[in-house]
Amino acid sequence: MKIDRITLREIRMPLVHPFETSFGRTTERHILLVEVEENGATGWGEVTCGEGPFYNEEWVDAAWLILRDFVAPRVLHADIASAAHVAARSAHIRGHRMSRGGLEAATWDLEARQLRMPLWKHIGGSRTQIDCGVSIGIQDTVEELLRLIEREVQAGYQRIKMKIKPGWDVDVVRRVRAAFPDIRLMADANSAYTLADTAHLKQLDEFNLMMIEQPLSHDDIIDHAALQAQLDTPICLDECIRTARHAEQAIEMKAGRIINIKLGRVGGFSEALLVHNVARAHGIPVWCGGMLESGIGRAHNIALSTLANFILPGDVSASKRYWKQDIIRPPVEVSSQGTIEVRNEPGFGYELHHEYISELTLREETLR
Ligand code: OSB
Ligand code: MG
Repeated sequence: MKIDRITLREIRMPLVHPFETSFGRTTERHILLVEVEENGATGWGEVTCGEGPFYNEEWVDAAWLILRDFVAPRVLHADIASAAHVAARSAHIRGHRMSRGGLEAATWDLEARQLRMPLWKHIGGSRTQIDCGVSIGIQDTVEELLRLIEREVQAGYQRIKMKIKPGWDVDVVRRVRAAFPDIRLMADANSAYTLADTAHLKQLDEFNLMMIEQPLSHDDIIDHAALQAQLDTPICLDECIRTARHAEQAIEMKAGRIINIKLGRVGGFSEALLVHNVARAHGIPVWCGGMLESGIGRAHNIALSTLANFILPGDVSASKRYWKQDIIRPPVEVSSQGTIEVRNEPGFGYELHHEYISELTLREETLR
């Protein structure tokens, strides 16, 4: 493959509802889209970082510069054997995996389209439908949270994830569990606690949670191992797993029993496949996390979720939960059984709504 054009676009998309986590509230997304071209054929990817450096160190403005000044020059016009070799072209850059992963994912989409294959088959996926859960943010009141959970359970979603933080945790989970004794329920802390909170977090063992996600520091594995030894509830690692090597280390240290794989967080499909394989070899189930993606990132997540070890329902849900209108057509829809039917069109399987993307675009730059 020889990429002859890379176009960066920053789009602005208001969320249907604000989304609040322990690190902040998002009301509208700014999303960096990456389009790659070879001989007139194109592929699209999405940089999944936030608007500010709060989930991890990346954010949209930095992503733009990293891609423009450091990644694109290493990829444009280079003779690259295949999409599987794109990540290595920027492996000398430290961090910035979401930025690099946005471009990497675009090249997989391009390659799949050139082969006239669905992306999910091209990466070795096998599922034809994927199981969906939802992630529900911190609300102003417990009543509002209960109302939202009721709605998503009615819609068919297979598990509910609620965000927690100090002051919005044990008592809220207790009320959710009392109202919904049988649902598959989990909590995501986004690194809001420390080991000093062990006794507090231990109270969550009472509620039969499927897992508690990333309770401790975003870059920690060691303390998670100490915490897991004290908890009955499985820990699921999100932020701190950025490479397959991290996954191996975390598994070896027993820092968690489940891994959330996010395509961007690990730098694209090549590394996501490796993380998936490491987890599978150790009998650790994985699921696909979300970053409030537009349809493009969502479609990539669906493809990723077709791999064999994506055993648990992911945070990949319907377009309409996020957007009045998505930038792909048709929008991602979830059945009343809480599943997404995988599409068989080439590449990521959806059409781009080009006019709408243009309308949403704040800036655009083409690199040749
Ligand atoms: O930790 O999984 C997370 C959203 C933004 C940043 C981090 C996370 C999330 C979510 C939302 O939980 C998942 C989604 O619905 O896309
Ligand atoms: Mg998380």
